[in-house]
Amino acid sequence: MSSTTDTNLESAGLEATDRKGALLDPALRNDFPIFGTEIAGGLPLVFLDSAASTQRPAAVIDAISHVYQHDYANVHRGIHTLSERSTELYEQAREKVRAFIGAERAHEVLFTQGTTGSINCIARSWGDANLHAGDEILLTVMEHHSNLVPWQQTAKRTGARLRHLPLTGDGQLDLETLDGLLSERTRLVAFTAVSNVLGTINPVAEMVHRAHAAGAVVLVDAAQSVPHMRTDVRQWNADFVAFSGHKMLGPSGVGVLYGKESLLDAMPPFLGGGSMIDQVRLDGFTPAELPAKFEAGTPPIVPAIGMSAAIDYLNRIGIDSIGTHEQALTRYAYEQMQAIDGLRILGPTPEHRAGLVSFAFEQVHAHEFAQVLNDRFGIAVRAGHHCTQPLHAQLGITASTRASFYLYNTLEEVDQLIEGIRTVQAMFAPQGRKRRKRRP
Ligand code: C6P
Repeated sequence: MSSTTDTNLESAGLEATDRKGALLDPALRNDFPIFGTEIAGGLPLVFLDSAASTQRPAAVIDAISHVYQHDYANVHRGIHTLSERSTELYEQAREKVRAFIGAERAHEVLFTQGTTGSINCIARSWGDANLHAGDEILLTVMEHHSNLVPWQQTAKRTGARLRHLPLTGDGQLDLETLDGLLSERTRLVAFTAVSNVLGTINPVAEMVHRAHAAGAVVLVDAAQSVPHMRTDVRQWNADFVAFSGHKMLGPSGVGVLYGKESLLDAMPPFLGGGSMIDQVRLDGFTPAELPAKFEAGTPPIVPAIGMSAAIDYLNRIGIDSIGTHEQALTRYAYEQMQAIDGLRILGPTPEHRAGLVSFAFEQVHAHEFAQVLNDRFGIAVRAGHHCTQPLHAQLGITASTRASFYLYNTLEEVDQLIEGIRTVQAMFAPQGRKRRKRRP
């Protein structure tokens, strides 16, 4: 532990004993081969972009490699040993996800291409079958484009109307307006469990309860919550839940759509093709039972098996410990950032936020911020609108810089981020401009 960190911690009011209890063993970084990588000609990697996509432990990389070397064939098709093995691993992955999110039945867990694929499935299948002109879809202004655009497309096709729950001044959902927006016309409420920009943790169970009381079906975008906090879809009582493997130490190309059996049974298939049928005639088809009905074509076999290995890893560390660790880092980063002149932190105070902090600085564009942090400090952050243009418009900015944390990040890395921010600020502040060497 560096003395800078101890000093900063004291000033942030976090006692060393609290810190000890809250943080995970930094040795777990050794499980992640990527941390041997150097950035910008020799800087150690400081990876603060896990909200975009996480890194993978060797256990996940090895599991993927093992399937390809020993067990790989297409699933649910062959009467041969390899197909049986890969089918078994693929279905074990489904069961692993089921247990991880507290679903009742494995066939309520559908493998998709990612959160975006899951939401589009609901918008096309449930949306087209159930929405009509005059119906309303209630979203929130903090949604990712993946939970806005599919509903805009659905609204166009069906004539349904979109409405949006506003924010409070500190970046939480304005729940006082919720009941006024809900009516017998509201057929669907779709919202994120955690904002990918503000970090806001939304009260999912309460919102589901209020939406159900108005007779609406509820979709939760859990892309930013499932990787970081315990999820119990039955406690939420959500009808549909969407999330991605690559944000929880798993591979890209796989995600999950959880849906209540009764709703999924009543929905028409989204994609047509192999696997999703029971019988095909020249003039029509009979769909298969769940989950095959929604898994047309060759599914993401190896990504799903990799996601299963990622869940094993998360379970070994403990999802609650991961959440506590991120909370400690976030609080520390937030309090350090608050002390930086001219830096605008987006979103609520640490007790209402998950493991990320986005910020804007009037004099410096987010892209320049990210570029200097990368080139001078080896720090990876995300800069831009983070696929939330309407949210940024509400905040009166076009872009922000986001640092997001996961189980492998440390307090020292937060210190490096703060030092980086101060350096960028000095370089770009009016009196510092002359001193800045422009990149070629
Ligand atoms: N957010 C970010 O940097 P996909 O790309 O389908 O795996 O996930 C889409 C998605 C949906 N909802 C939320 C709340 C998200 O944060 C994301 C992905 C990344 O914030 C990439 S844009």
